[in-house]
Amino acid sequence: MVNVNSYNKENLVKVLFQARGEAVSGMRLSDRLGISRVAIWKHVTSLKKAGLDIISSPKGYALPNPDDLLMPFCFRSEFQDRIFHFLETDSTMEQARHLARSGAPHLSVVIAENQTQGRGRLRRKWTSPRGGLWFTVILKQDIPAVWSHLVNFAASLSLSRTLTHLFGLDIRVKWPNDLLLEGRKLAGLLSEMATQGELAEYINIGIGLNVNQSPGPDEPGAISIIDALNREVPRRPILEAFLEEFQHQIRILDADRILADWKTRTATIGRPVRIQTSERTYEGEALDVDNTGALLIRDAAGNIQTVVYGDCFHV
Ligand code: BT5
Repeated sequence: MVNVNSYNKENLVKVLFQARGEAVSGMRLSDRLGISRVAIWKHVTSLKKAGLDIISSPKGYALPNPDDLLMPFCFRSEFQDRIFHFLETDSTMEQARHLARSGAPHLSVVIAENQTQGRGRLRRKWTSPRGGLWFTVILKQDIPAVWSHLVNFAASLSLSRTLTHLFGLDIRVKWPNDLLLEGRKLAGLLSEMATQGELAEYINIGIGLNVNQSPGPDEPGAISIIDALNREVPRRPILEAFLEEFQHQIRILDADRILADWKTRTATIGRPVRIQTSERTYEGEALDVDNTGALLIRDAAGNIQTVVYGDCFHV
């Protein structure tokens, strides 16, 4: 687990962040932080090694993409106290679970630049190198456990809306919770919940969004924003806009509204699908999603099947 955990390192990044991309000389940094220029150089070297994009030049040090930074102090003040940022961790789901159990507030966000054990559903591997947006949102509002699926639909809806709004991309949601762009997987969602009686004690929603990295030949069915736009985009505005939209969506968990909005953006309803569960395979036309989040499929014999979970393939 790596975060910008030294006081001096954090202050160094803060000073560079405040310079908004301009170079700050080693001398100035040394004055501001009250440490030697050699110490500054050592901190910069270690931050670069941990993956932070810092440019060194004769003029000093600069952060070329300040809007891409995800450290707490870079966020709008309303978010700052709830952001937990790691340069590297095993999985934000693991960190979020510890944090949720140890009193992290509602709408805390755990972010990692790089996950060494990022995971998908059913313990599948989620490839999460630097450049993507890998985060988990901790929810602690009084939600009946049986409504937890609504939060997932609200999250995929919010992310798809955010990306369409920011980049004009035609993002489609795939049942249950993937985001597709040009028919390929742009983002995946994963949720974990602990219950206390009928209520969720916490719900952690993990989101993996491919942004400035290309998933590569190992993931032929995947795509990233840089693949689609041919340019890098800053990640913090994406996360801030998503959090704003998501907070708005879950303020009142109205199943009819959330699912109706989700359905306007889905690529699943109305098409032939195959759903694989651990027990069996369903095939047919996807007709609808009901208020429990289940997918209704009409099979070849004309029977309507209700599928509660599974891996969905558009065929
Ligand atoms: C998901 O699982 O789609 C949920 C992914 C959730 C990832 C986030 S990142 C932040 C948080 N911390 C974590 O450790 N996880 C969450 P699933 O539907 O099971 O899809 C997994 C499958 O997607 C894999 O088997 C691969 O085929 C494929 N895959 C792996 N990495 C990918 C990537 N970066 N982009 C697109 N597809 C990928």
